[in-house]
Amino acid sequence: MANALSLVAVLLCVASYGALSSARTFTVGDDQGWMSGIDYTDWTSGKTFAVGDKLLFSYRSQEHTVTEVSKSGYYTCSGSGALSDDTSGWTVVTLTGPGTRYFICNVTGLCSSGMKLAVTVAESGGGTVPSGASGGAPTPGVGSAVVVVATGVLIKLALF
Ligand SMILES: [Cu+2]
Repeated sequence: MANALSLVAVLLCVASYGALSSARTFTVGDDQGWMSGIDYTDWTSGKTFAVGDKLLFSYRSQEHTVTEVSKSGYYTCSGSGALSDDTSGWTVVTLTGPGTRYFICNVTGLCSSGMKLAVTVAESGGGTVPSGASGGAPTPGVGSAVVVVATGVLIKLALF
């Protein structure tokens, strides 16, 4: 039984890994990174962000900030009451739930000149999968199939 259980554990890990690996990391601004002079609204258009995806802000440390703010902070370019703040040059933010997250550069004048980003994360589940999306949907199926196989192995081994 111990062998069967550890096999199941391994298979479940594989299944979990499969599910996790479907999360993506978006480099904000792509090759240009997090800097002034980029329209980040433009950058987000056409992209779909899902729970578990990550945002990577790459910039020169201390020259910019990645400051997470409220919706009003985003629209007024105010970093007061910021939810988080980083100047390290390499800021990774995990999109942990559905909703809109707001980020600004809190260096004077930069947010108001456009260095701001709003990212909307879709609700997980129905209605959020864009039409024709073939990337995200199959992965949970594969995971489930592995779990089914694992369960079958457990049952078989338990019988002998
Ligand atoms: Cu900046």
